[in-house]
Amino acid sequence: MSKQFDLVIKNGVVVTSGDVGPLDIAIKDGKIAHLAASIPEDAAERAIDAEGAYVMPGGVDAHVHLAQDFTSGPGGVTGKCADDFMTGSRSAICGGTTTIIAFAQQNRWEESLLDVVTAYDRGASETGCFSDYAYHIIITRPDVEMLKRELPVLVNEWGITSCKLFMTYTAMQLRDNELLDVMYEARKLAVTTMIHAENGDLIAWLTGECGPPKSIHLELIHTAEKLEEKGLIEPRYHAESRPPIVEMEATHRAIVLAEMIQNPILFVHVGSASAAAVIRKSQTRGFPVYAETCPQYLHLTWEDLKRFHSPQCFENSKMICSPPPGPDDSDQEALWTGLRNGTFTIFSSDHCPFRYDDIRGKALGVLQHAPSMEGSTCPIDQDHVHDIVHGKTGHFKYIPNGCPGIETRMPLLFNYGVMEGRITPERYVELTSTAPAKLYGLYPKKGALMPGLSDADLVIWYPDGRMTPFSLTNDRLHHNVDYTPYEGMSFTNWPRYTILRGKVVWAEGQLLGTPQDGEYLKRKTSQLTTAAVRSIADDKRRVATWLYK
Ligand code: DUC
Ligand code: ZN
Ligand code: ZN
Repeated sequence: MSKQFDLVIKNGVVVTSGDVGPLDIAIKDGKIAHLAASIPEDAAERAIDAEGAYVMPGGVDAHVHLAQDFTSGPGGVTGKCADDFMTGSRSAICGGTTTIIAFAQQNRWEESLLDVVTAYDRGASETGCFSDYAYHIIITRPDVEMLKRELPVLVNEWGITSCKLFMTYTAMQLRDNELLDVMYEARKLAVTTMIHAENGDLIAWLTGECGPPKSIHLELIHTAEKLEEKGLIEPRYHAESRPPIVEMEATHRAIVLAEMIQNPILFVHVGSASAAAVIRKSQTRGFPVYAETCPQYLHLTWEDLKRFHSPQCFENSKMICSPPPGPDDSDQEALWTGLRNGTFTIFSSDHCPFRYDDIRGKALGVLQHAPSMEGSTCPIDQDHVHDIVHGKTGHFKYIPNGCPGIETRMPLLFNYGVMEGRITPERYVELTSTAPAKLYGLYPKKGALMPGLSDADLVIWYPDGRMTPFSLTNDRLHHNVDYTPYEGMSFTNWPRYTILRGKVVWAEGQLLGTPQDGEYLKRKTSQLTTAAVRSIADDKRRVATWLYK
């Protein structure tokens, strides 16, 4: 006779975003079925003894790039993500993440968002996915008629209820009027608008890409000395071309635009204390601004761009991401505070995987830079990329921006946040699982442990002192990237079990899942951003109050 439950997790300390307590959890047909002080072992086909360790909802990583060609270079130079849905999601579950939301990116030459999503979806179906998955849409060509036609289809048929907009990168940057066009259409459908906030014009100017001003007084104008003119182009100058004020200005501007038309927005990958302060101020005024930060901003600084061999070494390109982390660790402290005090709603990986030793990865920083390639006798192909790159400095502007981190996100915040007492276990669950599920319309199926309603997605940690501490090396990870920015960092805990809809997919260092396990998630609209915008909605000095009359 079949038993009442499929699986019971015994002797754990269950943590949700609101509660912590010693409870057993029973699972039936992939759902959380029952929580109680004690559930008999023989009520289930199988039992796992959590031995007093934390048991939490599986991680929801709402910011990952998989199978994406990223047109972030000048003139559309394109890096290729090293992970597809199969390898990226494999890495996710080995680090305690059971749901991912990946980007489907529109290129400027592509008219239809529906075609873009269809193509990404075909890719995901072909490789399969170890975790459950969903998509955000990146909009780079905001034709209003197309938005009016296609956004409703994305929302209603695909369950894609969030879009990302860029304020930088020549091939992706939207001007203010274009940002407004999308925000206006997004607001009508409650599509969550995610903003990459960096002032692209400032970056181009500091780099030296803008010509001199076309003025009759040209000869009187002192030509500013830009990074390129000074020859400051090695990887570490990527950060110098984007001082934190670049992010701060764009953050402020996006808030002004959003506030004027009363569209809630979310800032992705916030890296600086100054941008966080602008966000906090707006939240205090009562305007719904949400924010995300990521591990690289808690653990890296500009110093990491000089980490390898010498400050000039091209290998430092491994640490390039946008926005860059702060110049020193003072930004890190401010971001930890923001994680505690609610400035940040979610904590995501921004897994943006480019291999170092790859003609479509970081090596583009040399391969696209003509002076670095002068005199090179090697053919440009994958077999020779290492020889070509070796000893060159390249140019930062051609290096694809992004770092891998889908597998390390949950362990880093657990070890350096919960175990070091910076955040509570409940706040940990809120940031890594519950809030992203609510923000992106997946709650309570994901991010919760509600009997009958929530999928049985769980992460179970080791009991205190049980796991042998280790220093991280890239060969422990399951992504398809040839490095990790967190090489050498110490870990005293790591997910012991990951469970996806009742199936144990990762256990004590063994990958048990398959690429057939993951299911596509049609999302609802946000359960956070739909909260009414009340506090300043009638203030004619800030808001175009007539717009929606
Ligand atoms: N934006 C991201 O979201 N990830 C990496 C690079 C970027 O510009
Ligand atoms: Zn971005
Ligand atoms: Zn990203």
